[in-house]
Amino acid sequence: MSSRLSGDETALWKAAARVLDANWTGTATAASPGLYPHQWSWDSAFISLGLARHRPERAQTELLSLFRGQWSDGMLPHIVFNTSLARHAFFPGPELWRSTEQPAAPRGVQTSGLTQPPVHALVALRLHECATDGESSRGFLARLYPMLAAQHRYLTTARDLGSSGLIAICHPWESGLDNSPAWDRPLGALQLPPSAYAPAHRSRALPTGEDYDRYVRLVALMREAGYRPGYLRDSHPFAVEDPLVNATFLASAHALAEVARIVGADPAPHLESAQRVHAALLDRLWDADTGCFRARDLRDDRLLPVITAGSFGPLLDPELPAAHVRNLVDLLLSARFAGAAGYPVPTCDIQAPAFDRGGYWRGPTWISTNWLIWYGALAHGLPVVADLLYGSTMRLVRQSGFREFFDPFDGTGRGSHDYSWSAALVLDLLG
Ligand code: 9WN
Repeated sequence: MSSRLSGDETALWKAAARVLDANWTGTATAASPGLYPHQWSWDSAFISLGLARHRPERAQTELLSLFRGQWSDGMLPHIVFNTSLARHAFFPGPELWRSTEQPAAPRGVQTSGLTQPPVHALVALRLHECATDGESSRGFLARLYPMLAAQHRYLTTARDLGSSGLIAICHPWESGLDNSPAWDRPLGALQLPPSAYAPAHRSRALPTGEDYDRYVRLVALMREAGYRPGYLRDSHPFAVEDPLVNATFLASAHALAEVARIVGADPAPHLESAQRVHAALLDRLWDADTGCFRARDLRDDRLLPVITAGSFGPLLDPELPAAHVRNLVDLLLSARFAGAAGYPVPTCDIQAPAFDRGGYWRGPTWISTNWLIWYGALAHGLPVVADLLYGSTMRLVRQSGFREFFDPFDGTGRGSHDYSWSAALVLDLLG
């Protein structure tokens, strides 16, 4: 803990550290006690940033344990299951994915068959930058580098479904922003068979009903096709290029180039990859009419209509042109995202018909998206935006604790309590 923290910040720091201690399972951190008892991919990356401030040796264990789930084609799954838990601890559990029937999946570990935003290389480099033992940290990076490189290779080779230079998601869960209104159109176009998929033992409130049937249907289609890239490219009904996923990939590609330099590998392929995504983001996802980035549906080659917190993701691109940065900042500070919302950044434009202040990723504020935009704002030298996000994020957790998500108008906490990434990213912010 830094000695420059105030009494109030010290109390917050200690409370956040207690959450991570309580959620530690021995080799990894549960995303949230009770609700998400397994290891989620982007959660785990964010969690390792918090662990780095509190228990640095666990930060390395956390990431290595996530990569135990990596498939031989490089795919890093979005869930690594804790098989010591009761069979129905979480739906959908291993039975939906059946990873053990896939030749590329690892033995002795059960995983999902989808990815999540690839923030891992960005996080690995940040761990190194805040490490106190440089030699051990370099050793850790050397161990992780081939896994990170394989993850990136999978995304560039198997997931550039439009041959555009961008990576595509094949399921709303891959965006990390599950029920974002951005996905309403492609999800609504999906044909459902008459049988219902929603399981009786799913006890959680959000999201439910037909949307949930569609999520499960998409997984069933992928699983039946053996998660093959050819199927995903040619036939899978959900294929979207998302600005936040691509921006995290781009930022991670830059970080991976740096990691490559540190471990004595060649940075060039990662820099090329970052350049490709940079050009394609501007070419394919920038919407000059609204002055921001929007996701593109590859199945009808149109930009999706709703503007979300993900639209600000490309602030993570260090080479984003100044005019684009200005447009994004204007929108972020406007009535649509910060004006009326006392706790930016709401996950959806508050003037959009789909906005729902309590609706999970359809309006509430989340610590992860705030952190990513804060990080991008700092890199672009935007202290006003960075301070706004830092301040509102701290107010949220002071007022409501380490909740899963928050009402963007009054900061009321919602969803799970003691949510690991909310605690971890606050530790990172406090430094
Ligand atoms: C689906 C674990 C995960 C987060 C996601 C969040 C939620 C899962 C769910 O929980 O997703 O993977 O069942 O709703 O949307 O971002 O990684 O915290």
